[in-house]
Amino acid sequence: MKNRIQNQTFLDRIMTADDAAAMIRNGDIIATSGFTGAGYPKAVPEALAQRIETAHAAGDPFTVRLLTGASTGPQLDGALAKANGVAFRCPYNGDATMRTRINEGSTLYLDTHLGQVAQKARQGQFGKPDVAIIEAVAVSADGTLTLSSSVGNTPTWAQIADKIIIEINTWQNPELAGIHDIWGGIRTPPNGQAIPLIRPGDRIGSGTLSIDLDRLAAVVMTDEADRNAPFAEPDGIARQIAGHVMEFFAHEVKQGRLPPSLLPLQSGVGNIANAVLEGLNSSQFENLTGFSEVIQDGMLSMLESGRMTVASASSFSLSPEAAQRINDNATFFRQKIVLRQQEISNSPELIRRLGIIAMNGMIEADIYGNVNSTCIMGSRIQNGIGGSGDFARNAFLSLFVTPSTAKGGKISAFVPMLPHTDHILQDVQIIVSEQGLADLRGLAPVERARAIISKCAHPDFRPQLQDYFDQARQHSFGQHIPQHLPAALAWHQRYIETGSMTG
Ligand code: 0RQ
Repeated sequence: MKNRIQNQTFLDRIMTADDAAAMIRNGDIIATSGFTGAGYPKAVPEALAQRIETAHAAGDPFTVRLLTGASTGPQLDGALAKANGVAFRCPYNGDATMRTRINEGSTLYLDTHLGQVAQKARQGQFGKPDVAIIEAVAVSADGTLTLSSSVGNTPTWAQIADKIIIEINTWQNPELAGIHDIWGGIRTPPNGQAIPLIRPGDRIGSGTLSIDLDRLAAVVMTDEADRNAPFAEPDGIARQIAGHVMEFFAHEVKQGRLPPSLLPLQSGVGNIANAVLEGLNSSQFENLTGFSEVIQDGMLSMLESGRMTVASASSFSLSPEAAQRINDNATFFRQKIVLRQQEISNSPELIRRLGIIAMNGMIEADIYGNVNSTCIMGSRIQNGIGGSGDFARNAFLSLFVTPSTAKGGKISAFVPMLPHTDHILQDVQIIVSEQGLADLRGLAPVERARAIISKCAHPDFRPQLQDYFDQARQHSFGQHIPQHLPAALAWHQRYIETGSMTG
């Protein structure tokens, strides 16, 4: 224990997870580390879930309001959702049990841009956190923390929470020390400062986090891996999408619009986004860089092969096998990877200035290229907007990738009108499905519609979409973005009623 915790105040506060969880009360706001299933606390949330279940069994009310970096894991979101112990949650969630709680209406969910959460929290928009629960891998003699496999919103939670509980996870390799970069220059407007980051790999802050020892309430030892789901092996559709993206990049380089090493890459969550990265790893492009919020298996492989020289993010989102690779080779990866607070990894200013190529998954797009990333049939949350808005709006190139159909061909990913919009057409430059790539740059809405229908839609749905577009042009109130309102959402209603969008 002593080689992980070198500070006496920390040693004095060591206790069991049950004792730490006993400090949390009904109605508390708890703010945790963790981002895309990495670096989240495990033992205290599980112990808290147990307390909540016991309270509910006795007929007593017990819920908390939960703030995180992004998605966590089954020991946190999963356990608390199973106990029905979360009244409110923000931001991005990927846990299936929590998703069910949100969609049944037991948990209120505020889905907001990941890059903005910390600033909103400092403003007090979510209330003042009672307890921060933070996973770290080690504490030095002066009491500074080496964080775990994500940075997320941790610096802000440590700054504003009344009490701080630290989990020291001995599963994580302490050689991660040096991978983190926590910038201390964030100030409240009007005193904001320019972020002094010029290249994706620049280190501009501190490798460790200092916390106020007077607020340190508990230290709990754990020894557990982050529990991430493995990625699916890229299938034919994912490979076709990756192929279209590679061809597009090659064309842009040939035209002189992109340098041969492209521009810093952001890649979203999901199997397709990961497949595009795998495609890049066997492409002709070299000396690539990453400036993203998550590092997934595909980016890790590129760092290992040398195709990517450096990657900046806030967190990992890895298969268990890839997480083990990081743990086994922490000294290699800490030279190639910088983990930052999400306010920096997702900073609109940096994304614009560095000229990021953003590639994100989506649920569906309308024929004009507005994108829905979050809400199935307009009302049921899938995950959340995550950082896709931070990146898509500010990117040099903003790509969205998707199979052209979902649910075994019963749903078209391209529809007349969206029942929910996350990314407006101004933020969507290129859409790619296995059918092809629609380059929408410089096109007016009706030109975008022609490109999306002919290039991206599945042939089974293309005539239906063309019919809608023709009808819309005939009946529309205006011709800028033609719509036939009585028919616009009929596809979604048909799916809800019959289980298929086909007419
Ligand atoms: O549901 O598992 O019940 O079958 O949506 O779909 O095909 O597995 O896609 O893993 O690539 O995720 C948009 C969710 C895509 C993701 C989304 C159903 C489908 C399946 C998942 P089932 P797939 P992917 C950086 C950027 C927002 C956050 C983001 C996402 C499930 O990319 O969360 O970009 N993006 N962050 O069946 C009905 C459709 C559907 C559909 C798919 N049109 N209609 N259901 N599905 N399309 C990272 C972070 O921000 C942290």
